[in-house]
Amino acid sequence: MVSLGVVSTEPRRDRDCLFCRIVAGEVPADVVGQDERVMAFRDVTPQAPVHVLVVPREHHADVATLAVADPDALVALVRMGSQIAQDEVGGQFRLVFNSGPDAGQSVYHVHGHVLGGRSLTWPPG
Ligand code: DGP
Repeated sequence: MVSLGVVSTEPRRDRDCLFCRIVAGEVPADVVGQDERVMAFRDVTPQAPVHVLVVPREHHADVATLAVADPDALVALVRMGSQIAQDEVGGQFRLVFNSGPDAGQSVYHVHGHVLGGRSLTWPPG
């Protein structure tokens, strides 16, 4: 017997996830870009003159999970971040994915931090 499973047309969403709620418009955010796959909004605690979070509309916990589950969304995320950095700071930026608690991840809906507008030091803290 071959089982094809249940096909759902509902977008992946976690009702308790802050960024799912921002994507759904239930929590306000300063949105600076969006397309069918991703949304970009300003971080509430900016660490640079430009600090934008780019998230997939659908819920995936971290960047490794997204890369496997929906690589097109990961490409869309990078392209959106790059375009915002181009528009706002001439294209020089850092794109950071904190993945796991030791890396500083606090919201478990994958997000790329787009940082720019100042000289960024290395290594990060
Ligand atoms: P991370 O620590 O890598 O998981 O980053 C989470 C980021 O999310 C952190 O820089 C602060 C930001 N953040 C937390 N709550 C909110 C919120 O309600 N709105 C917005 N725009 N950003 C938030």
